[in-house]
Amino acid sequence: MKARAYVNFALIKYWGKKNEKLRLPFQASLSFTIDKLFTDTKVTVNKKLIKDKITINGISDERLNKRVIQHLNLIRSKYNIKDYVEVTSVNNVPTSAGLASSASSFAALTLAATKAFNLNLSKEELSRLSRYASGSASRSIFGNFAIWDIGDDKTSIARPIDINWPEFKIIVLMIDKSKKPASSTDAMKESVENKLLYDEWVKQSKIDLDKMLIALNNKDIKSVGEIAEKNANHMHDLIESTGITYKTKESLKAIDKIHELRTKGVLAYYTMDAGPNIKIITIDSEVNKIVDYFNEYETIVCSKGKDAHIVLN
Ligand code: 2P0
Repeated sequence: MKARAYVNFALIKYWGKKNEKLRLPFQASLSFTIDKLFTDTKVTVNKKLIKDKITINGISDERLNKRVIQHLNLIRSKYNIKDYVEVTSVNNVPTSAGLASSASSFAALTLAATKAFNLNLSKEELSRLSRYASGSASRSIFGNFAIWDIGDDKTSIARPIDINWPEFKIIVLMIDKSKKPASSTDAMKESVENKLLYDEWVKQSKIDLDKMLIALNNKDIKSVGEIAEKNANHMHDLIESTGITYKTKESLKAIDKIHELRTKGVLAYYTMDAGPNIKIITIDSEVNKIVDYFNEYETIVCSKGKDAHIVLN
C-alpha cells in the first residue's frame, strides 16, 4: 500500500509539549499544507520477515529506521497486529536541503501502514496516530489550511479549516543546505524550561491564532503575513533565548530583502521553521515579482496540497 502526504508549513507555530510521550502541545497551531513537497511511502506486509525492513530515500540508516520501527510498533500494539512489514519511503526533496519533513514522512507512514494492516481509520484517528510520531505530522493528514488543537490524547488532533483561497501561495527560498544545529524536539524541550518566556509564548500564540483565523476568513494577505511573521519571530526569539539559533547569515540577508520588497509595495511576508530556509507568504499577483527579486536563489512556488491519500502503482 502506497500513501502520499504533503509537507505543511505553520503560520501559527507549534513549539513545546506539555506531554512528551503523547506529544500534546501547549498551544494550538495552524498550518498550510502545500502541493510541491511530499513523501511517498510504501508499506507491504511480509509474513516471512522476522523484523521490519526499511529503506528511506534509497538507504537503510539505523537512526532513521529506529523512529519508523517505533511508530510501527505503536500501531501494532494499539491494534494487536503481529506482522512485520517492508517500508520504502521517498521524499521528493533532497534530505540535505533541510526541507525533508518529519510531518509528511510520518503522515504518509501512518496512512500506508494502517492500510497495509487492513485498518480503515478515520482522518481524526490518522491525525492522532501521526501526532504520536511527530507533532506536526498530525496536520499533514489534511490538505489546505488545518488547525491542530490543544487538548487531551483524544481531542488534540488536527482538523481542516474551511477556507477556499486558491490565490494564497507560499514560496520556499532554498537558501542554505546545511544541517540544522539542533533537532526541533530537543530545542522545544529547552524552550519550555525557560518558563517566563515560554508562558508568554503560549499566551501570545493564542491571541495570534484568533487574529489569524479572522485574517484568513477575510483573505487579508497583509494581516495574514504580518501575524505569521510576528508569530515566527516570537518563536525564534524564544529559541534563541536557549542559545540555539536556526537563522544563518543567509537567512538574515533574505529577510532583509523581503523587507526591501515590502517598501516597494510588494505583499511578501516570511515565516521560518527549525532550519535556515525561508518561506514567503504571498498571493498570486505578487509571485512573479518575488521570484524575480530572488533570482539568485532556488525558489519553489507552492499552492495548497491535498489530504494524505493512497496512490495506486
Ligand atoms: C511547526 N515545527 O509548527 C513547528 C515550527 C518546527 C517549527 O513542528 O518533536 O518534527 O517530532 O513533535 O513536529 C517541527 O517539529 O517535532 C515543528 P516533534 P516536529 O511546524
